Amino acid sequence: MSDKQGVYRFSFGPWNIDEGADPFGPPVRQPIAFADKARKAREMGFHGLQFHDDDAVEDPDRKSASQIENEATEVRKILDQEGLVPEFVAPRLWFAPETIDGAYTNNDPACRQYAIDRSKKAVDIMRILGAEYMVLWLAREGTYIRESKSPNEQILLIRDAINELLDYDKDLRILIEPKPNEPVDSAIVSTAGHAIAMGYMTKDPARVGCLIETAHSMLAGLDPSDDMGFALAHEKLWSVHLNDQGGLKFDQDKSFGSYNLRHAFNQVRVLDEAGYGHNGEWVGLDVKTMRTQKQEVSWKHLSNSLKTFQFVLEKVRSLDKSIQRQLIQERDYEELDRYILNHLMGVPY
Ligand SMILES: [Mn+2]
Repeated sequence: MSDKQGVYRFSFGPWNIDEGADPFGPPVRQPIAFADKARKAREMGFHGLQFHDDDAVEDPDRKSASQIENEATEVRKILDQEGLVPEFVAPRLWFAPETIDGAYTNNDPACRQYAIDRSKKAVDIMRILGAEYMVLWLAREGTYIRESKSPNEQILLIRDAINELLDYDKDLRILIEPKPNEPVDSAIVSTAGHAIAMGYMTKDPARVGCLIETAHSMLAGLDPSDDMGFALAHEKLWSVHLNDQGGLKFDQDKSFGSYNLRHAFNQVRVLDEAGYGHNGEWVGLDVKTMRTQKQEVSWKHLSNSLKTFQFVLEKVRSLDKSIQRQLIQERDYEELDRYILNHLMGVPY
């Protein structure tokens, strides 16, 4: 790794190079094969890839254990060829008919069992790939109609499901990725605070941490750097999904720093000052291809996000701490604001 990148390892998921379909229109680009995405990842300077279970094994619900093993092994070979590390596997618990009304919190016990069985398959896939941990985005654990579920019971059902997974694999580490809404109106594990508290409720809190995504914090009306700081203080920030978001809209997954460079600066600042990455923590870039982007340059959002991280990291490390300290001492925060803006714009102070 170059000095420029410091200790950081960067990753993204195969879904981050997409065909541009949205709820209002069809795909506008051709699919790109996984092997080509992996090659592109290496060429752009990434160190790893992230997976949903079905990014590695298509439709695992319909596959036998040996089919799962064969398909995941093929993916592992491609990763090895490119020198890439699989960061995590996340069970896709929001697509099957059984998860229409939620996965672990479904009102139908048979559907809850499906969700647990599917998650165990994801653990198996994780082990075959050699991924470092599981990420749980609890997409449909919540409600559209308040009276359809008990908020109290939902929390306990999620805890019980996590406990069952911790029992299933004694080395399993689970990172909860909170998001306050979308697809459901209101999610039950909606913020960093909820995710970390959920970890403490499980039978082995040392194996449950969290992943903070920029856009998800913003959708909760919170500052992502504060959420990261909160999780760091709990020693629970085990991964991040950096991207950007233009306020309280749908989950945009814009390129990192694309809307708010100062927000990007403060996220990298809180990470770098806390020594994030020194224990191998990943910097995931969960950014989405713009629908208007042409096929042949449909990965620029990834290389741009990586470049922005490196640029902002340089800004974080070149900040004159003595000026910052002095202005804090003088309680001249208007001047501190001026100094930060000048620094970000490259204007001499
Ligand atoms: Mn997102």
